[in-house]
Amino acid sequence: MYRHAEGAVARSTSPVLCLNRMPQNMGMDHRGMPDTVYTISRFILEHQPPEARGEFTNLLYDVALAAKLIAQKTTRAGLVDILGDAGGVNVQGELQKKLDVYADDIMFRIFDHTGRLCAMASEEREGVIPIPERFEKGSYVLVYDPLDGSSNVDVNVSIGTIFGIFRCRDWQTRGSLQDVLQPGRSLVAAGYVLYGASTMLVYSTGQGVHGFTLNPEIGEFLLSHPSIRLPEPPAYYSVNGARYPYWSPAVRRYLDWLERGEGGPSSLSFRYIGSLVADFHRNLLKGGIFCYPAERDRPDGKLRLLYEAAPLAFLAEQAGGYASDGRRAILDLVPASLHQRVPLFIGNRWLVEKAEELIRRLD
Ligand code: AHM
Ligand code: MG
Repeated sequence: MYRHAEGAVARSTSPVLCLNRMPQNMGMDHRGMPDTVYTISRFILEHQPPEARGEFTNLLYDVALAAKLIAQKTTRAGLVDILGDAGGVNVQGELQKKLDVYADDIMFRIFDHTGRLCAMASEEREGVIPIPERFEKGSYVLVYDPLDGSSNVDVNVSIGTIFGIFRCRDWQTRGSLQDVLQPGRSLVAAGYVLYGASTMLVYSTGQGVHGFTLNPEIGEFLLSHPSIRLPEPPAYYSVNGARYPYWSPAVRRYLDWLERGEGGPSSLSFRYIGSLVADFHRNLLKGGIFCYPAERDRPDGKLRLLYEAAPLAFLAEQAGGYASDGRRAILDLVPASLHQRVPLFIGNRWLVEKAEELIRRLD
């Protein structure tokens, strides 16, 4: 079925250099591109474990469907007057919905009745989302940030959806905190959808990270980035530098090191979009680190452990990288509450470990 190059660190994610990690039955054409059209459905089907009963496989199809529906709206955002405050009335007299409310609704409506979930949790909603009594209850838990970086919608900058899937823990009730407050190590799958120049779905089920690009003409996600590994040397560091005055001495020292420090990665360029999925995606393909550190008045930083940090940490580790809150692996943190925030350093392992070292020594 599929070969994994253990420990291999590619310098590039170009399909040419990913040859040894491509599906075995996929060849290359003269440009080094896959010579077979590999749809996401075919890929998911061919890579499901032999004992799979279809429940999990179908969950991934549902994610792809949700991605297409949300992408359809995001690409038309400026056209259909969908922007504005939730609850406002647009010129057609229809209720306006902000795109993030729309995306949240899509996610809920795609997943509530499938019989594959026992609970959901969304960055947009306060509590655990139970599966309605009238629908069958399944064995998985879905956590998601329906539209991350949504403040960028108004200015037509890339945004994304982030998701994570756990196994159900509480078989008695329909959606308890116990189901949802699981550490990233318990994720069985995670991924994101990037609504950019193209729409991409990137996910992992613990067997490497694979990226698919939506072909809008046929409405299919096609395998475009098999077995992504964080390249060496890394190319970028990403952080909101305007927050410098609020960082601890160690974090300041770390950012100085990234920028120009002795023994530091002198080749790094600075890039910051302010849209986590887009910043993470670029660094995943080109190598680098994204930081959202703790601040003087925000000791837990800004990003959410459950919906943002843990799923991306799962991908980072699967791609040969690492994610930390500055002291511990993000994947080891057990959330104490649904919307818990956490400082985040994520990217090439040695860059993240340098942040941990300085924080341990200086803070
Ligand atoms: P959101 O969940 O309200 O969209 O906020 C999360 C976003 C991330 O996408 C991004 O990394 C971060 O906020 C940017 O924050 P800042 O504007 O402080 O740099
Ligand atoms: Mg978010």
